[in-house]
Amino acid sequence: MSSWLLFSLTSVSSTSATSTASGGLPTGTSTAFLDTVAKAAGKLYFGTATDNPELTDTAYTTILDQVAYFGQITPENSMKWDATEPEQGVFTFTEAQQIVSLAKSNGQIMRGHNCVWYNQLPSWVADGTFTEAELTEIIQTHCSTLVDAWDIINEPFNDDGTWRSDVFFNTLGESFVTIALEAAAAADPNAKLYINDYNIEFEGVKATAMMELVQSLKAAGTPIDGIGFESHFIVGEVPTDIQAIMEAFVSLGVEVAVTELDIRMTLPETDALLAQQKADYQTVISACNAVPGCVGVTIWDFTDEFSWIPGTFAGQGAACPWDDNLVKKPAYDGIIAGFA
Ligand code: 9MR
Repeated sequence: MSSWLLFSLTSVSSTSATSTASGGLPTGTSTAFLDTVAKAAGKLYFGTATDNPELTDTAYTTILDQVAYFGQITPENSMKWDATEPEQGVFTFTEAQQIVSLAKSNGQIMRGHNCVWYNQLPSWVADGTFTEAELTEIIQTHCSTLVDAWDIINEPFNDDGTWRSDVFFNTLGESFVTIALEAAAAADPNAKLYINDYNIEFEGVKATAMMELVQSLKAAGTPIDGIGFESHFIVGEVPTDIQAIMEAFVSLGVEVAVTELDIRMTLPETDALLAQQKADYQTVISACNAVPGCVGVTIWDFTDEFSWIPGTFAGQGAACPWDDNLVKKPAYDGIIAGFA
């Protein structure tokens, strides 16, 4: 698999909403397409996460498959370690391949996710006791097989900027980052290698820790191409300095991307919350739009129907630009406006 599955665009057709939002809530009205406006603004892509179980829903895939909406896809779960190497040395790519094939047939860029993360590890890794040499080889094998994973390192820091305690850091110290990046680069010199995290989208100890990591990797000549801003935000609480932080990372010699954008609210939805959410989406997109080194934006699935938010944050949801009936919300218009 190559890291950048980029194919020529085929003709696209427009879909219009056939149903209306529940409860008389306002809907999005823009007829512009997300990836089309992102590319017109000079970005490489506008994309979305997707997950295998959703792919049987044809109303959903009718939207997902349109490259004018989504020029890029991230597999939400099926390239994680538990899915791809459930037993040591036993690689299973069935589900990952389904997403790769979908992206290929649609002509969408594939953004892989992820290689080394403390979460969704099979127990043989998470609960293993390894020497440094053993775990180094395990990471090298895993990351060189998953060559198209862009998010090579996922969420290495705690919110206070210290290193997260997991099997990787506890066994290898921070060298696990270099081991994984070098293994991925050796396997695919053309791959864009990212470190991805949340709560680095605003000034603070975690963003500072990530900047220091970038500087030390650069100084050591370790391959590092980009930093992913996950961007799981809350309506009314989008960081005001996100553009400045993007610029600060870019000035260190890396690109940035918004990798998992969604903006959740406490339910129920109201006109006022949806209006604020529209403004918040526009704020994030405008920041990326203003920074040439911000190469693209990925939303963490496009519809509230399949969003991870309600399952994790009780009483919250409605975080995506399409509602759970696949009707565009005002947030959609906020994204379009942000690229203007
Ligand atoms: O959206 C993903 C959800 O389906 C999984 O159950 C969850 C398990 O940890 O991971 C979610 O995706 C996460 C992503 O891989 C990394 N950044 C945070 C995302 C939301 O938790």
